[in-house]
Amino acid sequence: MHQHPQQETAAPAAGTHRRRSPRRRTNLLLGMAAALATAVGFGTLASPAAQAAENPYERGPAPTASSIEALRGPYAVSQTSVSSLAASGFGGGTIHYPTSTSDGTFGAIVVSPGYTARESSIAWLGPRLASHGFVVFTIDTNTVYDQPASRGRQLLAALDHLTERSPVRSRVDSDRLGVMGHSMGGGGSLEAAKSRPSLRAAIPLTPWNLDKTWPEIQTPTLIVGADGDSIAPVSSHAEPFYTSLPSSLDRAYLELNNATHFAPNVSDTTIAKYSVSWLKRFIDEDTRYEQFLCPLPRPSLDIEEYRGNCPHGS
Ligand code: 9J3
Ligand code: ZN
Repeated sequence: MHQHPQQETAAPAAGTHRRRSPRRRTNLLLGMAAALATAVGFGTLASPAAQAAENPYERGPAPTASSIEALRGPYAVSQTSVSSLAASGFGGGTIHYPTSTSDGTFGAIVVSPGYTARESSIAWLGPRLASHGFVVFTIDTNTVYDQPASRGRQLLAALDHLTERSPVRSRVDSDRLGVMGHSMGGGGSLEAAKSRPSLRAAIPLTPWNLDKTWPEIQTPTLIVGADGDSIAPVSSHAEPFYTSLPSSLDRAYLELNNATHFAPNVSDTTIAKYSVSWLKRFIDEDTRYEQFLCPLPRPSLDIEEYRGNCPHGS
């Protein structure tokens, strides 16, 4: 039986990498051209505000490298617990949601723990992701021994609970849902996406599954592996899972550097920043986050390897 360390060790916030590219000058010129066009009375160049209005799912301010790495995003978060007695098809859990009711509905995500583990093992993701403008349901499974296929069904049951029966159901956009999970919960995320293609995002974290091939998945999927994982080695889990996804799909493989199977069990800046970016891009269709996914992240102290595509469409 493995350990699931619980301390909320905040990974050191990496420095703010402000980008000052030659593009700045181009932007300035474009801005002047836009102002001129507006003044002259033809609006062919949309202002930033007009562009924002074009995406009804955009929530929160424009992101920066530091905002996606911070311990909390811009939204204050509340929580409400769901008793296992009130849960049907999963083991109950905690719903984390933006406190504000003045920003419309939010996309939602359910997160499953791994084998032998409880909700507490993935609890840090609740407020961390919710504070960026998502309703996040961190769950317990029916039993801690449930296998990935069962965890996949439980993720979907929890999504249904969230959108149909929970006290926050009116805050959730039931068309913009996603799944995450650790280990067998990550394997479960793949199962859930396979059986419900309407899901907008899946993020399996150091996933474990006996099924190595996922060509059926149509949901944009970010697979997170760990280079030092000896329980779900990337060579027999995360990597073949990624490789088997359709090459036409929005997909990515992030391999954490110097990390174990249990990296997703404690607050982790790298997991958080790419999860936030993936969820924002695919659940909120928020292209402001594409800058963190494209060009593809380079290897670093935190990233052993990153594979994937620049997000399709706009
Ligand atoms: O959920 C997990 O941690 C899966 C890895 C595991 O312990 O598999 C043993 C069968
Ligand atoms: Zn398969």
